[in-house]
Amino acid sequence: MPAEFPRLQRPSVDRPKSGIVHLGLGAFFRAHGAVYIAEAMQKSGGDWGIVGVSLVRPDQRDMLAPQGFAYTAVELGPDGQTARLISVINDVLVARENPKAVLDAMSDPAIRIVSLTVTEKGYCHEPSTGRLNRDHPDIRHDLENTDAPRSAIGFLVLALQRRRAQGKRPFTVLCCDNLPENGKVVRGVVLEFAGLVDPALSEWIAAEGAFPSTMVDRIVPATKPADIERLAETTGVLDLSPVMHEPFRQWVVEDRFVDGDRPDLGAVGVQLVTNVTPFEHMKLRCLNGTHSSLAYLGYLAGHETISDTVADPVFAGFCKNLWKAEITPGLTPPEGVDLAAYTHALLDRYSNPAIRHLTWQIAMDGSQKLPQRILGTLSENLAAGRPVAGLTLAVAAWMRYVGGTDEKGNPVDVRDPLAARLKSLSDGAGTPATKVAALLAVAEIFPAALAANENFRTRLTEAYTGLLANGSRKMVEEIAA
Ligand code: CS2
Repeated sequence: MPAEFPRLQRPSVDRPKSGIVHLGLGAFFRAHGAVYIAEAMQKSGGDWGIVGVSLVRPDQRDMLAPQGFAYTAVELGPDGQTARLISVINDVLVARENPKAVLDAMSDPAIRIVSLTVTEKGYCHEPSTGRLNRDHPDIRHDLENTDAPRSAIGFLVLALQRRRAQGKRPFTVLCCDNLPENGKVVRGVVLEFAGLVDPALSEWIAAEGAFPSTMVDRIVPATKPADIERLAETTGVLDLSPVMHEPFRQWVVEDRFVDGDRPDLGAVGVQLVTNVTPFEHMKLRCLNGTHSSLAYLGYLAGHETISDTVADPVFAGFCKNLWKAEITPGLTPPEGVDLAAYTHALLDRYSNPAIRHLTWQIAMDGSQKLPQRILGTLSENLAAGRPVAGLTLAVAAWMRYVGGTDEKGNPVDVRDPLAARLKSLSDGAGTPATKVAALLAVAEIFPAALAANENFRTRLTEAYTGLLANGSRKMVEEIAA
């Protein structure tokens, strides 16, 4: 680490009072929601400072505390970088160390919004059905330890329970994860959990609470040590926890907050709408769907980043074909949006060489991502008789990837809550057909109708066999052509 530089310090201006608790303080929220909220306060005022919560690890708190919780947001454009100081976070709590402090913060009536970026798996739901996974170890734990929860869902319900008992208003739950109808998903699991604690609590939350759905978009690769060094050399100040992001950003929010109380997001470009669904579908399927497809196929072909992957014209052609033939034909775009222009801009964003977004990073947690990114489109295309070859190949690449060995025979570091089970299913089956069948039978991932579709199974087995025989690039080339 470049120790010769002085540490970043928070400027000594008045701190805004806190109005938001954010669960899951990762790079994405600090480069997206936190920036919008900081801008909204600069523009229109309001007490919307943020108390960040890390659910498990103390790293963020430990890096941010000596900097007064300020950090640099670095915009990486194709032609250079611009750095901006963000000082909207007032404190960072670590839930695993002190769950009571988190419940206390969430019960404070000054807190009117609890926002979340806890990743797909953080909702403790079954991705294929959206229902709460009552067997999830954290959910079982939280139902028995109501003073010291572990899961985001446990914190939400138990804090809402305290607020109700103390005669306070509920907070708005603002989900900022890449799930379709994310507000509905979190509302569903919260109500289900609350019903197990106390049915009257569940009714109160259903009647008084608010769970607006949102669509969030900005590409934010994990910060690497080289980013920290480069930034210190350009600014002369050491920030141990900067965030790196692309120029593009979009936030579409369903305008439904408890008592209408929220930062003036509309003043800083957030789209406040009555129905987020068309935006979510477009973004999850066009962006995240191709991101995951490129991640598995690109990783297998030896590409380290998304920009490296699409720099190969075969992969760029494959991606364009996915949008044109498989993804956009079934989409109803939001009013006034041209899908061809939207996807064209996406390819430019992927090509930005300054963004080193690892295929390995995007490949993480595939079991939680495939349903909303890829399998929905696949199921609809199969039913409508539309093409499915590219997305089927992407699913086959995921199956190859979770088998744990790449095309050169090297082990793959598969990060997924189901990793061990997926690997043993894959190892336990002898032929490509039985491997595909075993993985298709994982009901948390594959909806029953899709798993039972003979046509799909046959095509998937062919794609998987093709990947083993010819490698990813060759298979991609066939579809790109
Ligand atoms: C990516 C997303 O890591 C991933 O799975 O697909 O984080 C993606 O970069 C964002 O959703 C872009 O808004």
